[in-house]
Amino acid sequence: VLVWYESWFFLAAVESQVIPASVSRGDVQTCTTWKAPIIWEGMFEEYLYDEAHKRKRSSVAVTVFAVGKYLEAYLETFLNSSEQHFMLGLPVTYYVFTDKPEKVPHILLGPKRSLKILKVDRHSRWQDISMMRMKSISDIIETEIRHNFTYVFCFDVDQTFAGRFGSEALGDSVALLHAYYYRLPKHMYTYDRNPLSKAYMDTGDFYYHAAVFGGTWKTVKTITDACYESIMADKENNVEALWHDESHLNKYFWMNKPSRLLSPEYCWDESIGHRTDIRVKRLLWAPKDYKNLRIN
Ligand code: 2GW
Ligand code: MN
Repeated sequence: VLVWYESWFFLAAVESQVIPASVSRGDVQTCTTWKAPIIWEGMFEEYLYDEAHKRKRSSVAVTVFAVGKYLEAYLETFLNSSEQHFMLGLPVTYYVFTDKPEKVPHILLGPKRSLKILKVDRHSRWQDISMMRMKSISDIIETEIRHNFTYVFCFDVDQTFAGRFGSEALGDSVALLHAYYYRLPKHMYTYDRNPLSKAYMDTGDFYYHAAVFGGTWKTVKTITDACYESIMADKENNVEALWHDESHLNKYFWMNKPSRLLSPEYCWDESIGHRTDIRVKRLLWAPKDYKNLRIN
């Protein structure tokens, strides 16, 4: 009886704090047509989510890739800033994929937090470095993450945490609204428009950013398997989607609606300039030094 009561109670606690949009935020869309919340500052009580996830013993695996020059350029700042802002109070393990394990910087980690280094090949084309992440993520979920973690979050490394990125972001299937497109009309979304690609779509719900996605280990396994399969099918047909893995991820989330959406607060680009609806910047794009980084 106690167990039933508890699980009901905590589920209710987690779900009930999305205050109706009219009360909390009238300036932004806070719910999708399929009734998934879009998380914006002002919609939730931080401690209620944190307490509920601590009681449920939620734990989070992070996957991040730092291959070639991206290791020295971004990894240390990504990890140090994450230790200041990402899922504080929950057990977190970073899975760092790199071609140079010995060059991974030593990071001072908080309690219940750890880091594992995995060696990956350095693909000669950068498009492949990005796309092949799907396969590596799927594999590590199968061999390790599924046995030890509730949730998985997958991040680009070229970004810096700047504010709370907390347990309100956890859900079964989590997608991020791309900062450049959340206020633009759908015809401007940069979906893949080539009918020969598996990522082809002529319309969709939103334009999602592949720099952040996540969910339960089981869902992220399904997402990464589906994207990897489509990527490989495209290779066999000699086509490549416009925005690589991001195009395939958008197609996946069009066919399989995410259960929780993150506002662009969760991955903002300062070069967009001031926006009144962005009340908190939780994660920021790092400036890109294309000249030096994109030489391959
Ligand atoms: C990528 C592009 C050009 C040159 C190098 C690389 C590169 C990427 C690299 O040399 N080493 C490396 O580890 N990466 C990893 O791939 C790293 O984790 C990086 O954050 C990620 C994606 O590459 P990135 O951040 O340069 O691409 P963005 O910021 O333009 O990313 C969006 O589009 C990508 C597909 O083109 C992905 O979908 C990405 O998730 C999106 O945010
Ligand atoms: Mn990036």
